[in-house]
Amino acid sequence: MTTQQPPRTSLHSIAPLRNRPAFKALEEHCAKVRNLHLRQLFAEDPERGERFTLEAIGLYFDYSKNRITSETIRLLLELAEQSGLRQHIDAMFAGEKINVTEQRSVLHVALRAPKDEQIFDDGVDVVPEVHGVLDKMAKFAEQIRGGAWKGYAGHRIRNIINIGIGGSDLGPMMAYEALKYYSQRDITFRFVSNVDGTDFAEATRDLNAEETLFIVCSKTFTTLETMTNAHTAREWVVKALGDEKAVARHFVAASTNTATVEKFGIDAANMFGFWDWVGGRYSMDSAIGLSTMIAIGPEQFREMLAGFHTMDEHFRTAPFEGNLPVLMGLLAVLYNAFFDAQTVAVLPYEQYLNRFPAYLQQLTMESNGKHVTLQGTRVDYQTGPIYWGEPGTNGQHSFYQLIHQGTKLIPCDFIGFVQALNPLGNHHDLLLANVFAQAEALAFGRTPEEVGADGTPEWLAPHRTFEGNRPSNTILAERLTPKTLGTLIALYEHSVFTQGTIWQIDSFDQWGVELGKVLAERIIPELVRPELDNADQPPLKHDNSTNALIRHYRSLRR
Ligand code: G6Q
Repeated sequence: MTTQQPPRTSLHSIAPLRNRPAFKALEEHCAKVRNLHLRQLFAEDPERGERFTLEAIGLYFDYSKNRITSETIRLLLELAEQSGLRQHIDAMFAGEKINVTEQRSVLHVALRAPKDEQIFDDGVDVVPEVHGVLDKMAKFAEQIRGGAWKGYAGHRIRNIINIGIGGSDLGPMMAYEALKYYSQRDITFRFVSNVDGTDFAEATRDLNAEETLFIVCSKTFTTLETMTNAHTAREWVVKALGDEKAVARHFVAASTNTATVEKFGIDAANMFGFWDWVGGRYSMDSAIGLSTMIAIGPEQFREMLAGFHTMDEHFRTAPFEGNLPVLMGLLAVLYNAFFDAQTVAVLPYEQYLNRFPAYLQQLTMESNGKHVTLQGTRVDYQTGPIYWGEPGTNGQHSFYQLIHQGTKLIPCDFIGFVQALNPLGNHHDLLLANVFAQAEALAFGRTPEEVGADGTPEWLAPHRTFEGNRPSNTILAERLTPKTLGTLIALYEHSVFTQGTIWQIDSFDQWGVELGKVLAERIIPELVRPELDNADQPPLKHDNSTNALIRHYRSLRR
């Protein structure tokens, strides 16, 4: 191992979290705030709802139902300043290599920058390249949407299958679901990610290969799952169409690895590039979003990018006290550090956002699931919480019980839209009534007196009492559009950035994921080799449990 100095960022000169005066002050302050009830806080301040609501760039963000006072917010904002958040934001936009462990700049904000902006990576303005790829994607998307692009046998493409995993799957899949309302309905979209053959088999079982186009999405073009699925798809196409040459008409790629893409048989002209300064989980608005663009069309895709960009600019320029992602990130830090909250529930009251929590799980947990600081020391505080959730109102009939009456504190993000995309009778009012009612019930609960007043017998009252004081944010937007979706995703991206900055970790590497990519490689050749007798199977040198599992698998598999 060499003893080179680690690369530095502006965060390296910042004191460790526990030594920052604002953190210490928050510790003392929260010891008092913990005992306050939201009932009391609202009773004492009739304006609280308005005072702790921020309206900006099309989002209405009500954070009044959090266990905070004005002093809490003041201290959190001080913590942001003392943590170097301002400098770190500037460093990201300036293309500094803030992804320290991979020595990369972090420029997903450039993916949605308008043409006349300049953003530099290693002295090169990347915005023209970004727009070059977007234009190429747009041309291709129009060819598919309009039927000009023909399959090898001369048929129009009616099915798009995105093959990718992690960052090369979750974004496109979530965005397709979220924006289905705006999609071209005579094209079928499917997403294959799992190396479990079932995923591919089920996605293709009722499709005609002559009308199917695969988009192989992989930044590296080496990922085991994606390459396995891509090769299976290749066999499926070649078998159905009877010619290797069909591959060029039925496969395109989104990748940074031209050589491997070409080796696979995909024409470089049909490869849509991106760059190593785009992290996988931040790549849905790069070429990885090709399926999204085909679904909703280039114009609406650009509207989505404009939504992202509006939030980028808000994050970069708004003072912290009026900055949505900064406030949201600071509140997450608060509960994590001072209220022992281990998780955050994201609860969109919008059926089209049914995969949004799954998408956010990667964004948040792959980014901030780290226990080592940029300086290489182990943290002595909690970092990234577990994000989870389901769309409302479904969740209300299952896990909300625990949020209301369990022993764990779970801060919630409620997300709702004022206008329904599919107005049917009074469905939408019922949906939104549930958002408001849930947030209200969590905050205020139901006292034993209130329970008693409705005639509940004394023995039953404790079960029907709700303590309340359970915090939530409510985010309202006018309508789910491509633009709103972009704004919402960027809100979470920058909230993650804010949290990671306070914790002084590298939110942009993913060594845990890299580990998964190599571990299985070692075991693959040790599984059953049918051509060998039992005695000749490769020797096993794992721990006793792993060896036994592999032997059991081998014996049943044979
Ligand atoms: C994302 C991660 C990871 C990655 C996948 C797919 O930030 O790095 O989820 O996106 O492992 O990687 P490829 O795109 O290289 O196939």
